[in-house]
Amino acid sequence: MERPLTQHIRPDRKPLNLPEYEKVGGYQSVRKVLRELTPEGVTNLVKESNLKGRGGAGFSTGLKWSFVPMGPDVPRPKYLVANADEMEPGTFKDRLLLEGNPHQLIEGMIIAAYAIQADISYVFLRWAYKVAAKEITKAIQEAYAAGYLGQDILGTGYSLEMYLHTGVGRYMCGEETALLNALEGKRATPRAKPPFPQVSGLFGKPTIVNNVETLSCLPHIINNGADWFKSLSRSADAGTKIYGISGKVNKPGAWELPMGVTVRELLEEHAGGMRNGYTFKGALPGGASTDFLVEEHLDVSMDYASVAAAGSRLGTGTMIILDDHTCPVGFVHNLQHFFAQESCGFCTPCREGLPWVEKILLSLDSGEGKPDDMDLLDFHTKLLGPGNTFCALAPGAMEPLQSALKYFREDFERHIHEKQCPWR
Ligand code: L3W
Repeated sequence: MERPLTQHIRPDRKPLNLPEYEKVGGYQSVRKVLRELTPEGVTNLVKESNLKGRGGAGFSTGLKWSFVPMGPDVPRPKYLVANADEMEPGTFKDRLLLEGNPHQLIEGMIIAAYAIQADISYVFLRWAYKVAAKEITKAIQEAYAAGYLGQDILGTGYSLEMYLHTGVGRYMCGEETALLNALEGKRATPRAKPPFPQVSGLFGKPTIVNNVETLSCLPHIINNGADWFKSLSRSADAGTKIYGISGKVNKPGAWELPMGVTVRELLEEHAGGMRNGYTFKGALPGGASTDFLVEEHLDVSMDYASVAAAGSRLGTGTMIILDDHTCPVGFVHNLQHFFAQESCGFCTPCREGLPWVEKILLSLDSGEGKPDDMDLLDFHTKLLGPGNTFCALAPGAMEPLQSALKYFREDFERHIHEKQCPWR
């Protein structure tokens, strides 16, 4: 299937209908997988391809599938869920895939479902994605009518049902176990892990949750092989990645590029550089729950290991740019407002700590900050850090704050000394 690299993903692109999709090779990988490969063969191929989860965590996809119990005695039904609950601030890559190529996702889901021998699959979609809901619904109907979904797919004996489930608009549902609770009709709070969903997931049955972009890579890996997928990358991490940029740049957008392009290339070549009169001050590389990169990191490769070595995380690979006209305190305050609002309230440090952080930042931003506030903010970055909360929401929220305190500390302190926001 033709899949151009360095493709600017346009939000206005009309999705391919089924005949158009088949004409460019669509669903060939499903034929190949169901007729020629064993489930274990598919899992091994995906493991070999070094595909890592594109939702933010970067866990090996094939390895994750290999934890699903197989064989005739395994409790059924088994489930496959596409995590399309994209609500990470600054992240809009999955929306483009859902709206622009829904059959690619469905094809990827059939491959993943076959590999783990799932019986039922769901697309768990963010409530606000109305266009995506329409396109996915139409594509699922087309796939059923063509015999790619349902009973005895293509006469191979394998059967898979697929449903669209729309969330109610909570960030928490992007966390896989909270998502599963929501699918069960319960409050979207995270579950303790282990047991991981691969063993005990939806309704207590083996379940795989994969991100939309991850699943959309699968037809191409099946059609072209593991080595081809690895060869697309410029780094140790395989494949391409949908990178994005928002902020005061000339051409904000999203692009499918080889894994490992540098921050500078993304900013200057693809986003057209900073707008006239604005200077780059920092970037959150992968959505709001990652640490700032600053000017010294412009030549860092946007792959999992390189961004981690620079003190941050690749996350979703969609960058938010901070410019010199924007107050870093106001910027971080805005993010903390989001995270405090989206805390599920289940664990005390997150439920109580995030609103406190938001309140301190509001008082700093309004010129009412006190010198002790800096210590309080530092303290909270540790109190709400990894290991102290039930899930990754609060530690993720602390990443932009702790790195802003490191790189833009003077800007925070000026709010206290000058008793006002220097940017107003
Ligand atoms: C078996 C083990 N499985 C991990 C599996 C686990 C899951 C996957 C990743 O959060 C991050 C978060 C956000 N045995 C396993 C295992 N697994 N260890 O691997 O798990 P984990 O815990 O590393 O991450 P997570 O809880 O899935 C994802 C960050 O992504 N993020 C947020 C993105 C938000 C969206 C959105 O808008 N929907 O994508 C951005 O950076 O902060 O750190 O499947 O079961 N020992």
